[in-house]
Amino acid sequence: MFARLAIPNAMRGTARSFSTRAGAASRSSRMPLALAATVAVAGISLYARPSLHLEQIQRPIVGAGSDVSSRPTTIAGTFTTPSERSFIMIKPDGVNRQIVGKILTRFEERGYKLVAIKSVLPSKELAREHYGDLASKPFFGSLIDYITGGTPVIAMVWEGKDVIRQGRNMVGATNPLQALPGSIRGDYAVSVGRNIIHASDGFESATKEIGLWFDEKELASYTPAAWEQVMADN
Ligand code: DAT
Ligand code: MG
Repeated sequence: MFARLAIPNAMRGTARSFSTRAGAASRSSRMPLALAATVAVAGISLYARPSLHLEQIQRPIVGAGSDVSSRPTTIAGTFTTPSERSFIMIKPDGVNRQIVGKILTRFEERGYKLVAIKSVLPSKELAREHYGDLASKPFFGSLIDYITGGTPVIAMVWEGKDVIRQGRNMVGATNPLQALPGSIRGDYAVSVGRNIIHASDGFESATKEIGLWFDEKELASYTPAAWEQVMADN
């Protein structure tokens, strides 16, 4: 769904060419030939349905000499490199439970870089767009009402090696009753409708979600003191 809108624009050059929702929606959905070749080399299909899930992708080994220039680059960084970015959002129940700091600490201690963070009271439109792939689900209406109920969400972008997949692992299974102890949902939640936190489920969704919640100007570029230590591969 989203890849048709954003990734072709974003992949023409740097993240600067990425367009946010309003701009992207007006652009052509046709994938340029060069892009298609790039994507094919990267071993993924951006037109895949359902959306790109990392668990299903053979990933090149970061730092092992595979050709970085062939990997897709969007506002979500370059896939499978230390510049990869994920959209992570603490939902209203996480804010209400006053565990925002504990959740931030988990990502910081893992070594990931916080490149953007803000408290947001999402509009219905924003919430519907974010959860667009769930629009046909019976719980969609109550999910939107919940996310827009007046308690803020904490919208964030985290960056680092494998952050999209690792973010999903750190968050845990959608149903907290199936989430492993040690994961955020496994430690703090017991209900699927109150599972504390959202994490992008693939490079395609990270690209969509970062572009939806953030303007590119809000994304910081800096190097944490321990960055090389944490990201080094020898
Ligand atoms: P995830 O948040 O793990 O990516 P998802 O994308 O399938 O899971 O669903 C988005 C959110 O929708 C999920 O975090 C909580 C809510 N949700 C999912 N399945 C649900 C269900 N069966 N009943 C109520 N809410 C549900
Ligand atoms: Mg999801």
